[in-house]
Amino acid sequence: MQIISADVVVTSPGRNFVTLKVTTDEGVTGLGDATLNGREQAVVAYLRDHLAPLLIGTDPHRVEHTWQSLYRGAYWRRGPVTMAAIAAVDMALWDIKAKTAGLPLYQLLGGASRDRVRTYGHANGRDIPELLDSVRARLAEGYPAVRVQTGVPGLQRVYGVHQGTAIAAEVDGMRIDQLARPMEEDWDTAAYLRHVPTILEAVRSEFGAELPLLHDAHHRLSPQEAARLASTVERYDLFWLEDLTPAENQASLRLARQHSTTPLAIGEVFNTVFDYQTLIDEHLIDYVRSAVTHFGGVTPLRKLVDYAGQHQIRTGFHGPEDISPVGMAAQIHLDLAVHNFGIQEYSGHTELTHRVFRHGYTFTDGYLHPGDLPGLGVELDEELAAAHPYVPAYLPVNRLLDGSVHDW
Ligand code: EZ4
Ligand code: CO
Repeated sequence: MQIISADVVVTSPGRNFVTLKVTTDEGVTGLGDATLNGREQAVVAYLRDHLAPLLIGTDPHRVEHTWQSLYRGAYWRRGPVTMAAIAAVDMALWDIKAKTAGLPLYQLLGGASRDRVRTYGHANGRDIPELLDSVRARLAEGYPAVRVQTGVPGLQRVYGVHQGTAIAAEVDGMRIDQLARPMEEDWDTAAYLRHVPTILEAVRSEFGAELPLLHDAHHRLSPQEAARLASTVERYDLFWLEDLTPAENQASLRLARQHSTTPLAIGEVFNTVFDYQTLIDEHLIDYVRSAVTHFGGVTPLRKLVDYAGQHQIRTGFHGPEDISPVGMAAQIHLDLAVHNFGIQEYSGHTELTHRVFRHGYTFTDGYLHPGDLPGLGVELDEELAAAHPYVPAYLPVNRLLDGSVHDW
């Protein structure tokens, strides 16, 4: 079998998605997700101009070899653009291999280790009453666990607080992913640190001790602030506290670890195992947060999960709306197969997105299942995709009250 074409499709059925479609001389095709929120076109160029020509004429079954060739052969290793592009190729080749075998991908990854995949959903509100309503809505949808984020008194716009639903993130009547310039958020760490315990107190007293709760600090804290937050919220028994500090400096989580038993999760912006090395070797975290799409594909993420498992660290793959259904499918197959699964973030997609990417995975009573279609189990409706072309979009930027830029 030979690859005869590798085409990139950009579509925006509510937000932008970048998809690689690999076609073989035997007519079998594979899909890969290469969506890098706010930098989509850089990955398109990487795939179209640099990787697609290298794939033509190669054997799609050589998944590991192709991955190593693209990773090592570039000389310029790592980085989100490179790794999202390689991820799309890797997913597409696994898709082809599993379709050719006539098996759902999870069967090639060792088969199911569990019957279904536990998820958590997002609850958010400008204030606590709005947040409590949002938690109620997620529970009514069946979510067994909920991430809670609210506005902070005195601040206008804060991470995770959307008007409308968790899916339709709007600002001033426009979707945040369709603003031609980055939206501005404001930030005051002291106000945030004062506020978080009051949110958790309110949620615990409304919903009781048993509901698994998560919270995302979105890389905004110093090591000392991170340690303070992790210890202050310890009594609320979080499922995890996410992205306490900027992710580049792995050592910055040591202080939080020394001062608290609150479980810690990080990694949605990481793109290789080397970003995790200190965190895993020193047991500084409890969950790895990478997505298949941003970590170079199924091949390296599976290796990370095995390495993490040797340290009793579990998975909590990144699953916001900006992972396309192709990327979601790939990680749901992994979720079902790996032993040390923890939880899967799942925000769902717009109805139109589900039509552009028809998929076999299901979300029932808060649990995902990859389905039993051969391959990833996703088909791209290219006509519908073409009817919803790319829309220029940026993620927000975050400023302190004096106007200087802060971590986002
Ligand atoms: O802000 O995916 O845990 N989830 C998150 C996400 C990220 C977006 C950035 O593209 O932090 O919502
Ligand atoms: Co996050």
